[in-house]
Amino acid sequence: MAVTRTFSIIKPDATRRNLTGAVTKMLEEAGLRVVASKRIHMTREQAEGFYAVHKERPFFGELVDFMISEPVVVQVLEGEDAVQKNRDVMGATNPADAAEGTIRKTHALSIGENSVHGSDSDENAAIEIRHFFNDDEIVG
Ligand code: DAT
Ligand code: MG
Repeated sequence: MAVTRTFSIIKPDATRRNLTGAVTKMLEEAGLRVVASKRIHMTREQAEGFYAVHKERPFFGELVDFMISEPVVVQVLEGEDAVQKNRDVMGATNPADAAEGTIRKTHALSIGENSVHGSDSDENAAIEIRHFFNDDEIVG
């Protein structure tokens, strides 16, 4: 299995509750290494661009409003099969369906306020990383 990268966001419900460290600890304990990290307050344009794939879904407006409501922490994570490893430790989108020990089961408040984002493929990881980071901000 190759060492790859994925893109992660610690969402506003988690930063608001001072859970940046707790979430990052779970990522690290899952075998992922934080090779880039910054706290930002997303603009509406950034959030709409980032979630453009969901723009036809009924919850799009709510999702964008939530993502710009408070600061987030954007991260690049590196590890063996990083996309899948991160999806596994995040848990299901709806915390009610998430497995014990996952970030969403442990910390998420609802399907919308679900504490973390993680890329769903290597291709999307590369696109999402480029959305928020320059090459010189990623130190592996
Ligand atoms: P994931 O974040 O697990 O990849 P997704 O890509 O299907 O899930 O959706 C992106 C985000 O949109 C998700 O993290 C929270 C929000 N969302 C998804 N389904 C929703 C719903 N039915 N109601 C409200 N928000 C939803
Ligand atoms: Mg997704």
